[in-house]
Amino acid sequence: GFTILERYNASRILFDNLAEGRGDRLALTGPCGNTTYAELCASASRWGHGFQSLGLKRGDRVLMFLDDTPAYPAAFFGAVRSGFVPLLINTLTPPDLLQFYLSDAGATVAVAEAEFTSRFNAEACKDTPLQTLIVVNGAAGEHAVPTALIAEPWLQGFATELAEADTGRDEMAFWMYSSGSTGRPKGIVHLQHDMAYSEQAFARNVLKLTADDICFSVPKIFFAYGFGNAITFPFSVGAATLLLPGQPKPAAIFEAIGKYRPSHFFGLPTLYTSLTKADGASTADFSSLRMALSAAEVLSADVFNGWKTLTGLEIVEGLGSTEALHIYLSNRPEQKKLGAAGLRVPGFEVALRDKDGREVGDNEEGILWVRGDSNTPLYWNRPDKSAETIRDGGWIYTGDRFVRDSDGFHFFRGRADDLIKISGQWVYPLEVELCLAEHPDIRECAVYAAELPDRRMTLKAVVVMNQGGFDANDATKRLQDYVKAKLLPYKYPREITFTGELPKTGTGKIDRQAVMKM
Ligand code: 3SK
Repeated sequence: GFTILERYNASRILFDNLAEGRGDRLALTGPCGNTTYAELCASASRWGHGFQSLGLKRGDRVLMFLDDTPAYPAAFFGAVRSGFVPLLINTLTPPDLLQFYLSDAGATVAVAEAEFTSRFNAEACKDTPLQTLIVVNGAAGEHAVPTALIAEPWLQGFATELAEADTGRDEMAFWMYSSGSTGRPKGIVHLQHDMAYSEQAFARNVLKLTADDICFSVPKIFFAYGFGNAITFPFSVGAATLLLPGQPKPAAIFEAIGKYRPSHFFGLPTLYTSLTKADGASTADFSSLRMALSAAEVLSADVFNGWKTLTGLEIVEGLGSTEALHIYLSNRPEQKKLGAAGLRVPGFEVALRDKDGREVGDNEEGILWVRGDSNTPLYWNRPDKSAETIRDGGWIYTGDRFVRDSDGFHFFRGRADDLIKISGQWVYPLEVELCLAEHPDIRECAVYAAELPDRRMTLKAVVVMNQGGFDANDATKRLQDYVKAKLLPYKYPREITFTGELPKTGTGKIDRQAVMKM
């Protein structure tokens, strides 16, 4: 573990930059303009006073429905510094789910991007305690919230300095919701010390940022991965972060990299695939980049090699979770294995265990358990789910199957529960997907298990080809033969659907629920 003071408030990650004489340095850059640390602290202070003026009490939740613009860190740190608890919500959330978040968290105040105000409609607000909507980056559209305030003029009335609430290190600081592929999402509670802990664990050991660096995370701030990349890690060392609002289209990303010259780039495999194959890739200027990171999905050799050919950089892959706040297994720039999620990150204990909880040895398969001080202590209001996932004194049961080699590198083998029997033989859909993804004609693909009307299981694939103009029957046969030859004759997708693009979640991962409906 690391030392974090008993009385501690997470807003120090931003405000300590003033005490350390970095007020004039750049905190934020990008199409929304430049903001220094002094300006950002002033703005966060106004937000804190603004929230206080609404009568919020210590520990009260504030829902944040925001894109990546300067308003996000300002509102976030203003709330945390005052002892309020922001909820970082995916901006693709529809009204019915928003209604669940508002009532589950009991939020009376929400901060929303002007373009998303219509999401706060009658359906979203029904039976919730929401009273006030603070609208940023424009005027309010239609909504059903009793009071709406326009942030920019409203904030002008508040002071630019703000005293820190006397919070303890283990007091609640902010939440994120699990994306909830099955069942309703769970509120993942994080404490005041968790951001600092993830910085000391992952960023110091892997990223090694300095105050001269500029981070660019395409995954957005509302996603735990993006939150660490764009907020916690750069602010902890007085570096800058490049914020790019809107849909992360390749052209906008290339333009931002060329213009704002980030040193550290954070993506995920689906993003690297689309960037590598996008128009304009070969003429884009990547000369500022020193490190490219990937997490959230398994990185294939194809994607790794494509990015290396394009930019000269070898992607550093890691794996984390919202429950642990950030990455706990990671390769290092100087120590990596292709196909591995990586080595244990200092500050985390990592164990591979069999079904009975006994640790397995090197080169044996086990389920991954993780313990670190940034692990969530609980899912809000869900003692059943908390007990399932958080066990034995703070270990998180990830449900991911891994093998660790004798050098300590971990290799993902799929979920604990996705092994299926096809024609009497065991198959993991993930191994078929990884194999298919290596085919030179394939741009991206997803493989999943589906139940047939007679209850037997089968394997289906949805595939995006690099080029159009092929015969679907020929291509199906070709791809099936390829997988049979590379794996085993029974390990191939029985049905292949071709499409122009795979559906993605708000965080850019393949949306497997949507894929299964294609
Ligand atoms: O999915 C991941 O690998 C991840 C990494 C960092 C933070 C959060 C997540 C879910």
